[in-house]
Amino acid sequence: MNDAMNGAESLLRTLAANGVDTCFMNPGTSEMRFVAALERVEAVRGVLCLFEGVCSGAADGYARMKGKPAATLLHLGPGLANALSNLHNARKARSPVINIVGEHTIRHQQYDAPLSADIEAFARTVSGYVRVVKEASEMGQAAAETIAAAITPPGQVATLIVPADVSWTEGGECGPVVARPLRPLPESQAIGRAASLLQLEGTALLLGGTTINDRALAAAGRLSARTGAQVFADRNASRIASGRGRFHPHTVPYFPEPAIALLAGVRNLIVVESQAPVSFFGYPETPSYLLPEECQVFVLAERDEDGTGALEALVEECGAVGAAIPGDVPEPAAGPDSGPLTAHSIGAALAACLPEQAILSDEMVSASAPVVSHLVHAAPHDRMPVTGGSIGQGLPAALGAACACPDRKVIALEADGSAMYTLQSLWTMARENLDVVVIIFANRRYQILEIEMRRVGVAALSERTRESIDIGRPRLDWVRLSEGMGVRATRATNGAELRTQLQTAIEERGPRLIEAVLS
Ligand SMILES: Cc1ncc(C[n+]2csc(CCOP(=O)(O)OP(=O)(O)O)c2C)c(N)n1
Repeated sequence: MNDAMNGAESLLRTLAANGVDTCFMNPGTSEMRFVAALERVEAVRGVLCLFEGVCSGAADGYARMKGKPAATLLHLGPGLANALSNLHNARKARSPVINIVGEHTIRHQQYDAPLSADIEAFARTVSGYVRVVKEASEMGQAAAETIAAAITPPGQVATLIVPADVSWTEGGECGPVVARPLRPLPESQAIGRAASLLQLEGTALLLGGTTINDRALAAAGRLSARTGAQVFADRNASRIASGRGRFHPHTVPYFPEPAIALLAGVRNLIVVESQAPVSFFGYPETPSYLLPEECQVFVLAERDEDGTGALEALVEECGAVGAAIPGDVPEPAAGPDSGPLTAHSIGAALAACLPEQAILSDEMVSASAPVVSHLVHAAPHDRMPVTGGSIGQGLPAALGAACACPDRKVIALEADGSAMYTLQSLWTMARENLDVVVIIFANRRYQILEIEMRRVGVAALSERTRESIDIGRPRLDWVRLSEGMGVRATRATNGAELRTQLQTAIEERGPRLIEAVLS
């Protein structure tokens, strides 16, 4: 045992030994020893964020792109509570995330001091694993077990609660390096059963989880070409590979009516790391379950299994190895470059300018579908949608992805209302000089809420109702907000301006923001 090591240092050394090299942090008094220990453990990079929802969203974005966890450092119950919304998105993404949450000293906990809270209760709502460390000598082992829990397929949020005195007490040691578990392939009977289902009319595939990647898309494309099966993709998967040359599955639409229409002919659905699709919300007159009643659901790969490997095995089983992957999809119209900006003109500009292997953080809300229809024709890229419907994810996830992949351009596509939830991300992007281009879709509205209002039966929006959800007054000035946090910014009002500004922002390194004013 190394007597010179306190609990905080043993925690950091265990993280470092296990390759957890990034910690998105917003510390307070109880975490000061952890922050001090960062100086001695250089392998772990502390990234300061000015709101805990930025820490958690960044850890999620990092995990989605890197396939391994980052840590967050959060200040007691209230700090964790601020992080919950994006931990909810991380839970839906099945992202491995390690939360380190400070707690009062063990002796202090009896007094209900101002910052006392039920941290475990907060943690349990989003974490698959919660552990409280009781003494410094246990810290290394506890940290290793927390890491092991986070990386257990399919991945989950794991929370380690650390009393301040456990951090500062000597007697810690570095915990073990944990084995990285592999996702098992499904049983061969499952592959055989899926192959026989693919012989039947009306069989379709639904891809989710980690299976919207290059290899899995190629396999799904071959299966579609060989058997005629339609292929659908989960719109809220954690990461979606797209762009020229890739196979393009149909994304299940957001609203239930078009989703039900798209899935109407399906008699057997083969589900890969996903579940039978349901609508985002329940509505008065529309079913929530989107498949036809008579449709049978067959799970080819559970969420913790290797869905990509399963699809490739299915290609072999169906004799589709040599099938040509269908790639062509029609290019949507964008309108003239000189006209006012629309989601379509922004999509067309992006498709023209996107560099190879860009990472897109997609929080475009009502603009997402039109923009994504153009991105199919862009250079190959990865897109991270909001997995759990909780807005405020896009900017932090972009930040985390930029830390994870410094050699890839990150582009955050942000609806203005959503961007306001975690705009402190801009400050960290500037501080770390991260290579992120932020495009704000400035429609000055909560547009989706206006649409949803009508859908739940409010036929005409009265002036008063419209006013109650109007975010246009006062007008948000994104150029000044951004410059105020150290990120250079410009404003574009038509397609030509957007293209020029986008090209410049992409050519340069470092954070840039473009306020795209929508007509
Ligand atoms: C944490 C959280 N709070 C509130 C909501 C409800 N909500 C959904 S979209 C939205 C605002 C949409 O406005 P914006 O982001 O500007 O996108 P637009 O609809 O204009 O495209 C709100 C408040 C939510 N989904 N998540």
